[in-house]
Amino acid sequence: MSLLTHAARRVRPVTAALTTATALLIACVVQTSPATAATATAATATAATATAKTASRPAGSEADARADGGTPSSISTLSDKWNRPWAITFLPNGMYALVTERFTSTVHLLGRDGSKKMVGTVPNTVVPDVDPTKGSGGLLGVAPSPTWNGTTDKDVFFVHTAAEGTRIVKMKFDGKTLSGYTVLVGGIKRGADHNGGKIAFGPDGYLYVATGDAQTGSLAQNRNSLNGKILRITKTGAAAPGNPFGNRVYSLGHRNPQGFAWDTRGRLWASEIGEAKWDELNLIKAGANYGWPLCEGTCGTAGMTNPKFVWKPEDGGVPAQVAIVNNVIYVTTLRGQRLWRLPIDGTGQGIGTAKSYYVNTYARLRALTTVPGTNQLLMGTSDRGTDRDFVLKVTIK
Ligand SMILES: [Ca+2]
Repeated sequence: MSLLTHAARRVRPVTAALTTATALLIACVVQTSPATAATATAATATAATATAKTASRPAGSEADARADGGTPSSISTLSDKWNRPWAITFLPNGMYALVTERFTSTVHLLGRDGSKKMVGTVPNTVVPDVDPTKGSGGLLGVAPSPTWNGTTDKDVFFVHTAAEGTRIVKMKFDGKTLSGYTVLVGGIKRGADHNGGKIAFGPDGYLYVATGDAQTGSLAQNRNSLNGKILRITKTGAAAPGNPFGNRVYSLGHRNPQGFAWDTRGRLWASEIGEAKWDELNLIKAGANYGWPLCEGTCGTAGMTNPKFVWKPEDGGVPAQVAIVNNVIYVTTLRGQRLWRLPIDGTGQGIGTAKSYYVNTYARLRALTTVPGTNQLLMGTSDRGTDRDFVLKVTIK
């Protein structure tokens, strides 16, 4: 605990007002709420298992946890004066990340040393006129081409909400300035909320994009709708070869997924914000149906794939984005205002002991990524106020 307290104290802009006692309280919390939330549903079997493991392992047993992938050991402010950063994605050079701001529509180059430079805006971005803590939309995910070099390959891909709907677009980035604008996929319905937004290249070289149901749940079950899905597309926006239904859809039955990442074995894990009862972490498989709106959390409906972990929204939940270090899944939460550590268990199909960090310390947490070649995460706060958000650096040891 002393190491964490020391680390927290170094984040002066954020924690200056915190007393030492408060810092001690927030530094590290073993979370058992998913288990106390457990009911008779099979959904909670995972949470119950996690609790059992927690009970058999003394709280704060860091050495034990390190043996299976490390734990967050220190945190510091890398960069300040942000406005609701939505996504942080490193360029292939691993030295600089592109960062999107949801409401300003601006894109910034963020260096590992904390240097920050605005490189352009994504045009035609329309922000739904709603309370930002309740709605979603604006400039969302960013994914540079895996072979981006700023010269022969300048392609950078974005997801944003426009007047008529949500778009997947391509722009050019030469290392200094964004230019060009090509719509790759339109026709994704936009809502005041539930707009998904994560975009990333998979290990197979294709683009994966999470879309929300735009507050029309039935779209999530419609294989011909682009809403409530994880899409898999080419760099031109076409359906990727081998997709399960012969169109752009990779998986269906999603409500509002905002984050996903691949583990070392190439398995895709996605977070999903549920309605009122359960938020989810899902192991995504091609063609699988994740249930919404027929199921929220785990259910026994034939043909529906149940989540691997669930949260109650009011109990540390509302998960935003996902990053994986040493096969440990980290998830930021908006309402929960904490970072979750969810180790993939020995079967590779489930989650072990869940634990949360930085509870109510910084603010709502959304953007999350790994720093290439390191055991570090970059994590963005959200909705602290104009120019008051941070990009934080978390070291896993
Ligand atoms: Ca589900």
